[in-house]
Amino acid sequence: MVRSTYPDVEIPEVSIHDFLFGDLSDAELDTVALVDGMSGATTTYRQLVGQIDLFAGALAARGVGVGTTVGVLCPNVPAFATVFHGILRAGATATTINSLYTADEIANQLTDAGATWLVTVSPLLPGAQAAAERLGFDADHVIVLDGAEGHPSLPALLGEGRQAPDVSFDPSTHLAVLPYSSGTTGRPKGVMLTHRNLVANVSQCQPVLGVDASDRVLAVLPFFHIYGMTVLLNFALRQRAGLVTMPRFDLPEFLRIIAEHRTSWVFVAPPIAVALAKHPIVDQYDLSAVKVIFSGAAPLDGTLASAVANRLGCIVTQGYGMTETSPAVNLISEARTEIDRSSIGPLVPNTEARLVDPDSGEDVAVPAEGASEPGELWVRGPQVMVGYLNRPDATSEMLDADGWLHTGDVATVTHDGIYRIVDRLKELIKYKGYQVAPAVLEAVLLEHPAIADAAVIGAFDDDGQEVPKAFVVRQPDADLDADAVMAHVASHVAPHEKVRQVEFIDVIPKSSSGKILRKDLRAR
Ligand code: 4UU
Repeated sequence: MVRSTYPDVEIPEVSIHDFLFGDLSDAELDTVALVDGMSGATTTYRQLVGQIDLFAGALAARGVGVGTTVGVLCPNVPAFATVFHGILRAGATATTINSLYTADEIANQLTDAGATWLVTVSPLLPGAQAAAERLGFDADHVIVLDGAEGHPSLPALLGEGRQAPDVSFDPSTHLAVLPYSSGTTGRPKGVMLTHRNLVANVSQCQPVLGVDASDRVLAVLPFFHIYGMTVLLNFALRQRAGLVTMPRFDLPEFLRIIAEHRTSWVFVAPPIAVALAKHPIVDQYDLSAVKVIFSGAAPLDGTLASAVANRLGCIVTQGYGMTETSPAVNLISEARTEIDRSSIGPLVPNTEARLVDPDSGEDVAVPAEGASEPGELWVRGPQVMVGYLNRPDATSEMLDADGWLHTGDVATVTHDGIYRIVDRLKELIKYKGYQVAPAVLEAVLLEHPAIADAAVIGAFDDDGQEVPKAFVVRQPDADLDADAVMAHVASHVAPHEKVRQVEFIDVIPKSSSGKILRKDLRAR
């Protein structure tokens, strides 16, 4: 067992709201918390905390509080911060939904999470409305921030002028958020994260990443995903930085916003790093304000990291984590320039890890020099989830009785505590940093009348980025080509879940218990 090389940090026993906003000084209150990257509109910390209180008050007046779960289907706009922290301030739990989801996927998550309210924006209302109807929500339970006929709007709710309620709960057990993750296997599940989990992970980032009040931080990675939620929405605000929001990635807009708002920290997933390294238009923008590009959510290639650092004249660094760990487990401090950027660096404070040989169940030995043999990474710390909502079996498969979370990722470690992810045991696919669950795509494929059997794994595109690939067994005499397979899936799932490669095969390799042998498919 290895403990973080960082000294432990104190984790305050408070709600995430009090941790982030409880001790804002007068000077901090008048600085900029959020900038709408599209319009340039700014929100100060004073305005933000005021709006959070008013939104929490409006929710409380409607009976939303401890025990209520509210769905949040909203792209990155400054009001996301008001809504998210207003829900938590009211004592309710937020289940954040991927804004690319289809109506069915939205409905599935709302149902599974037990949500009774939904907050969205008018461009996403068609999907939100269809989902809300399936659940039988009244129109007044669907809040449309920018307004829509028959629905409460953000200005109307804030305009009620209500005070934030007095709520009391135990931050170490009360659920703050329910983001969804498929974990090691199967369909997306609600990840139960407490206020303490969220407070802990921000506290664990603090001694490692040098974001401060002088920084402008680009928030293009979605706040609904744990990376954007903790590292941008919570950590950057705790550091009193200014968050510049972008609702969706578009390369020219991304570059324009960096140049115009002089953002100093840019958090990305590897495909954005590929664009920064390779795309010709990057040279047309003044990116001189960028000090650090931070990559996470999928493996970062070392050559790619150097190419970005050289082209932009900045530091490139990376972090590793997962929804189930709030998310940060390993981070490379931007200041530790000696650490190889294709590694994930040391464990964050207060975190312990083991590398366990999946065959023998033994811990791998940490050598006196060089790197260890690979083993499955197990982690333990205050950022580890309580479990999956209503899924005791899935929880106990991943989280053992001693508190070790079995990540499903395979890593090596050096004698001085530097980790490197070298493989993945679990079936999860990362496409542009988003989760894609093979089980979901396999079910969609099997609905097609010309498909007898199917399996989905991660393959790689020309840039070395992971993409979902389907192996398909045709029904006898069926006339089905790859385009038809891809079109079928595309019509049933969100854009990031599309199957992007297809291979026809005679039989899907399976174990005697009927489990797909993904290793064998990968080896082909
Ligand atoms: C190789 O993607 C995330 C969390 C991302 C994150 C975490 C801490 C980014 C920055 C940060 O500081 O969560 P999930 O739940 O969507 O996906 C988790 C999985 C991991 O189990 C691993 O397989 O995503 C993969 N992954 C990575 N793989 C995440 N980060 C990395 C990485 N290298 N740096």
